[in-house]
Amino acid sequence: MSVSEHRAFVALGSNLDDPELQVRNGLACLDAISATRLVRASRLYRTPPWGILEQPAFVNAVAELATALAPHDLLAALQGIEDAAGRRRAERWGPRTLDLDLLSYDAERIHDGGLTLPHPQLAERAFVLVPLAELAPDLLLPNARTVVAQLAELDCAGIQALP
Ligand code: A4P
Ligand code: MG
Repeated sequence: MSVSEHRAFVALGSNLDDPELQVRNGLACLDAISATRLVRASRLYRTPPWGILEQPAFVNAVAELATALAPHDLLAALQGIEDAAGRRRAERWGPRTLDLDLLSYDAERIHDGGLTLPHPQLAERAFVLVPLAELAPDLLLPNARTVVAQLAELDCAGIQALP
């Protein structure tokens, strides 16, 4: 990694319009962001809906990026990819074609109107931590626990890797 590069983790999720294809396309789009490359991606997982339970199952994955973009510029690029995937911002926690959440950016802590880092609900979401554990098991969460230690506290029932 060069000095100008930063390390970011992005969570991908979809439960509409062929979720597996949405996530695979999303990974390709992440690699196409300017000054950014996809370093590694987790496997894809089928996961039961969290938050609003009466909606289709999700496909989730996590990507590790190397980027020269600043955090807000990276977030803007993620939102551009969501929009291109036909994302309509309707119901909180509701169904979506493609959701891209910025989980972390180096060890930065940010909290402003548009961006909170690390992602505030990261530690509560098995559908994020299971794929993240493939890439960064020892990453420290805001509660000072590692990803694997936190996962031991969560219900991972129904989360299955896709072939
Ligand atoms: N924002 C602030 N910080 C961040 C960040 N670190 N990453 C702001 C991304 N966005 C961040 O996001 C709303 C606003 O949050 C953005 O404008 C941005 O400025 P959004 O993606 O437009 O809204 P949303 O996704 O509908 O809301 P939210 O609360 O992010 O929904 P979630 O939390 O993403 O939940 N169950 C399973 N199994 N798998 C899933 O993937 N996803 C959801 C959606 C619910 N249940 C799920 C899944
Ligand atoms: Mg989101």
